Amino acid sequence: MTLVLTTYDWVPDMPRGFVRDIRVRWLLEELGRPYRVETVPLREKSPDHIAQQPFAQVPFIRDGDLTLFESGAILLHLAEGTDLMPADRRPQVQQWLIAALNSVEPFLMAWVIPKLFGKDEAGAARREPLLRKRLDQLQAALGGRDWLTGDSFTVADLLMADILRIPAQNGLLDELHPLAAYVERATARPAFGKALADQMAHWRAADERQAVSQGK
Ligand SMILES: N[C@@H](CCC(=O)N[C@@H](CS)C(=O)NCC(=O)O)C(=O)O
Repeated sequence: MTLVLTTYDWVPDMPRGFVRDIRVRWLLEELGRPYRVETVPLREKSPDHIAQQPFAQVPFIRDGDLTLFESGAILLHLAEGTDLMPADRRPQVQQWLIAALNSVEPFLMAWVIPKLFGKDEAGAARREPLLRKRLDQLQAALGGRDWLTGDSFTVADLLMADILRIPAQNGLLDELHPLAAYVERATARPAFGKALADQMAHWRAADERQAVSQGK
């Protein structure tokens, strides 16, 4: 049965390219697993949506009989038994994937919400030092290696690099050359390019549907 990935029916320009279904699309492309996309409305949260994602967010997936929410849990489930979760490094891959979600992304979101959604420069400036500290610490931990857990790219790198795209695009990695190179290395992978193109095409199709329904 084809895996189903659910995302929003439409979002404004700002999060396009960053809606978290991108990380699931990216992994599915890396794995060569076919999937189809379904949508839920961004604004009206239905009981059916909440039954599948209790926080009324996206993404969530249906993989056979299994419905899963939380992008990290989805990535762990899909990567299991593949080259992106090498058996001899499984605990380290899980550790870094959880570090991405729990020790990096919260500091990024604390900065992103005032900076990019709230246009609150003062609020963002207050949070920036803590985010910068995490980014410095992450670069030190990477320690000149190409990838977080060894010689090969894993699902932990996929998630960490996805999270680091926003700091990279907002100048926060300008002085952190090894970390910036890490993000570039990860996002240069064809699977990321395909995932990003597909997500952007999804929003364009939504715009076109909206224009037709409004008779433009
Ligand atoms: N921890 C969740 C976060 C999901 C999340 O923040 N989703 C965003 C889109 S990227 C969302 O649905 N935002 C709208 C909302 O919270 O109503 C995950 O990683 O899946």
